Amino acid sequence: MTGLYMLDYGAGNVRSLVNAVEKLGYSITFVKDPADLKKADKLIFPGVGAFGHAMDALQAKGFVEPLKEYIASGKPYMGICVGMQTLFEGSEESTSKGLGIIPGIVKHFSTADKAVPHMGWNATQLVKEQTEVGGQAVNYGIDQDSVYYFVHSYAVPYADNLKEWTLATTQYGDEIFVSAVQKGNVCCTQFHPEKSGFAGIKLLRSFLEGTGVVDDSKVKIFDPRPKSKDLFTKRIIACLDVRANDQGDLVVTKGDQYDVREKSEAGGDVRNLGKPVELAKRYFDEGADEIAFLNITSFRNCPMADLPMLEVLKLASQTVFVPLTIGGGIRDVTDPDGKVHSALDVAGEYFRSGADKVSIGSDAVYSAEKFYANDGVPDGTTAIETIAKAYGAQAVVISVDPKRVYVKDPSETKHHVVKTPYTGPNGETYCWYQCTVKGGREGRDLDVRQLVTACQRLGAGEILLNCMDKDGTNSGYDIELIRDVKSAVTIPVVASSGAGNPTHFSQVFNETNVESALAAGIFHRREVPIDTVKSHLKESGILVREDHTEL
Ligand code: 1PR
Repeated sequence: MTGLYMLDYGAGNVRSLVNAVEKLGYSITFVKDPADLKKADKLIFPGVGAFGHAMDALQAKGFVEPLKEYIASGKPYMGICVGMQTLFEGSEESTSKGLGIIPGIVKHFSTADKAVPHMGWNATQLVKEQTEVGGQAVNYGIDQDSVYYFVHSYAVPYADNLKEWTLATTQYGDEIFVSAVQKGNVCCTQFHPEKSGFAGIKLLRSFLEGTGVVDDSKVKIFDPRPKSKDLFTKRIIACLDVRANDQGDLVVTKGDQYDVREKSEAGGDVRNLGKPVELAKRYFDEGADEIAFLNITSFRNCPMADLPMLEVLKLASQTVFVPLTIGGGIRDVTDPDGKVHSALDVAGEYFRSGADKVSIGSDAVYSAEKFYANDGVPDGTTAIETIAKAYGAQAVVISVDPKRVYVKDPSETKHHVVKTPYTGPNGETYCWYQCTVKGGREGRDLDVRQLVTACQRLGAGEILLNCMDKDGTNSGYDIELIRDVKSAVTIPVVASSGAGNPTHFSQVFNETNVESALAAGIFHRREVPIDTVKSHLKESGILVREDHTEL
């Protein structure tokens, strides 16, 4: 097939989609100007970021009318995420009008019973007969036994007037929304097939190999109104702390409470646990739901031209089809010639190289301090705000590196304290969690609760919650810390630091309502494979993703 085009307006990670299409043996051309739409035989619009940003970009580039004409012409169209939402009349996210091809308004999820964004793997319920009409599988290969990767705060609630457009629904909390659309030449997904492992690649293959057009008069729609179940799974994340070793090679390392050097009197070498791209591929094959790369020496100035993790991402995203997060050094950087690049520019480079999310550590602490100094009013200038505005809240993760400060009595500090089972050196039973910067090298006068509430207010979409006291200890997650943070925010939280065996994962999911759990050391050292963790969780009645798709 020639004529496969992609509509991209530069708002996020489209590299993964290109990689997925190329893996299937096709090549794809970027639409550069509206005239290209006339040349397209098939079109994919992987909308990323915010609805208003997408619609405004389409308007500014003169794409709105040509896009409507393309869809009206009957040629195959696949919209992904915001690429699906823009087909509706509008969105609560913005005052910009949608394309108005499908009736209805995209609505914000309620945060009453769940974390928002809806970030992770969820099931779909097909409401159209699974058959092939005119050389195209009506379900585009969507599989009811698989789960797909969603990341969005807005969705289209299912309603009866959408029956003919709806291909699948999904339940999140008690809300049922349209997770896939199919009518004639239009096929869209709210989830990201390019990030949904082999189950997602299979869907793309169905679109690429099929005619991309279905004769709707031959399709049976299930009646009555679909009833779904919330089958949202808990995510298991593999984390790769990356830095150059003393020989200058980029290696995955792992610290004990952030000390990554082998113990020796002369000061040992940086622990080398493997190569980042190879390890990421191994974890994808073993079933990781997401992979995080942290550049842990980012406190040193890294000129824009010399960001070592860009190449790692470019290579990893060729073989890893689950979300990739990159952290370390997401802040304003200065080149040797004095040129300053904004944190937004730095993040943009990472998104274009295959990252789905950026994780901000030290800079988030400074931003929170600035927020409180400004009487709790966001001033629009922080990295969190600028990146979330351009790429969406879901693309901004806050990596928190707290350490315990013990007190005998809560009255000893102005900070928010928790009662902890890990008593202090003098038998203290209370502690507050002090935020640190520069990889734990410097403590600040800010507690973790202040940090996470400020970051949520500034527009962050997720918290990656480390714990310096637990890191590398294999003694289990810090349950009190996780509960405390979870109760302070409505955005998803990743539990991190301390996993030593599969029971620690079931414990964190049973004893807190955290959405995902991350581990590093036990995976790198092959002490516990990811699939062993997942089998244990499944046996414990906790929903996890399994990808049985054969390509
Ligand atoms: O401050 O925005 O430049 O980001 C720096 C990033 O690097 C932060 O996300 C910070 O957490 C990370 N980092 C800096 N120094 C270290 C270090 O270890 N010396 N890594 C470091 C922190 C924590 C987790 C770890 C889990 C699980 N690593 O990522 O993988 O604790 O470990 P475990 O399962 O083995 O217990 P900025």
